[in-house]
Amino acid sequence: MKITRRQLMGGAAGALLLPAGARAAAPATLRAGPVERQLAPEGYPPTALWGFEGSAPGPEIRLTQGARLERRLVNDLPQPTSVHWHGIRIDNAMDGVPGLTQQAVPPGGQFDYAFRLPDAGTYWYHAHNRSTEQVARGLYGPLIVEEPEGAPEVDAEEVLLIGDWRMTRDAQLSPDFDSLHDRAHGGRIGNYVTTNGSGDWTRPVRRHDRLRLRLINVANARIFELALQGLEGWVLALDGMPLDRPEPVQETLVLAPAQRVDLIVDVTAEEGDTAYLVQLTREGGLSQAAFPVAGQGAQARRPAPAALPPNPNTGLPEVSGARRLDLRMEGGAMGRLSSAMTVQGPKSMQGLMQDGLVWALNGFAGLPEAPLAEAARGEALRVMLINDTAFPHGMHLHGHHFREVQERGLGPLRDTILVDSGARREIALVADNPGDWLFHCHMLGHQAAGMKTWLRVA
Ligand SMILES: [Cu+2]
Repeated sequence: MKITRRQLMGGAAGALLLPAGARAAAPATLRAGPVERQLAPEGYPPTALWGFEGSAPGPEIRLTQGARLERRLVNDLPQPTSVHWHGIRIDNAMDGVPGLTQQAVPPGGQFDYAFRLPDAGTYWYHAHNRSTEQVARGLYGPLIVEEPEGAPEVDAEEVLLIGDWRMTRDAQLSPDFDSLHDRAHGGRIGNYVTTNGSGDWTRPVRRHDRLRLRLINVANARIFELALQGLEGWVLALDGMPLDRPEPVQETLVLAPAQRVDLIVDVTAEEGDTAYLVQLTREGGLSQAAFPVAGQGAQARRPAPAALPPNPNTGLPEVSGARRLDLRMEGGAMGRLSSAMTVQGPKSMQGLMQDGLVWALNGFAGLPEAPLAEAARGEALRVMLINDTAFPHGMHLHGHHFREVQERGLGPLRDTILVDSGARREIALVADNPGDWLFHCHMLGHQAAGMKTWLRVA
């Protein structure tokens, strides 16, 4: 691929951030490489996957807010890779985006990631090079940043990675990662759904136990509709960021790819019954997590939990004076294909298709040379997301959280927003993290097929 000046500068900036004292102890490794896992039920062979530190999904990384995360990515894969720390308001050079903040790490190479964790919450890390394939193969893991104080009292906590795999009959990953048909439609939708890599994830609980559930949608493209059964509780945080006050869980919880939700739930199912986190499908409810109830914990339900402590510098953007931008999504199957669509200069629609580019943002397919906007540090921006396509898109901005501009005011902080087909959703943010930040669809095949742009913050 063409190396731009921007990319070289990103690489140099990364090198300058390496610790000066080279004699300091090497950071812990995060080794990306092939692994095998019994993903399908017993009776099927193990599935060949890619993972971190010998495990897919990768190991949980858990630190306390304010701590530094240091990991040496070692690439034992047959492809270049990188790691993105999703939702972390991170140093730009550590953001893990090849072509924008670093060069992809070649097979046999390594890269030292080191950064401070400014916010408590539920985050995740995942490969960000050829991610349609690399995430589909299992290259991701949870990143949990604990509140130093003020965490709710619970009997147990579970991190639940909700995943979606496309498997063949012999329980191997279907190798059609680059399918243009998938990319032009809803993305790579699987045929086998797991929680933490298991098709029947189960944990025993007691009646009236209080659980903190951290849900992370790690799927390539599947939007999960989830519900609770025998569990009642509250949403405490979205995409890592605490709500001002806990909100009772609605009938359906929608989780787009890359979105997270923190729940506090009480086990209300009777002893001998089983409580569930259920995936709602057209065919009915599927167990996403089963909690068989044995014995009694607390004597009765406890009062609603308090809000989580807020993260720093998450005030409301000054919306009225904010600079307004449009981001129009076009293309895809059954979509209008603007003849003005371009990639690195004007190109015919047929030419775009040959490059595998079928989606555009503001008429441009692929990562443009110029950013969507150059913002002054601290500037407030409003971006109207206009979905002029036949598919929903989960738009993710790196390095920042934003709020939706709603009729009644500003919504909660998020880093990924689901925009339905035909919908317009406006977000507002304070561009306060300097650097070049990718802004893209997290249906990973859509991103690969053109749905990406970037913001520059001075
Ligand atoms: Cu999309």
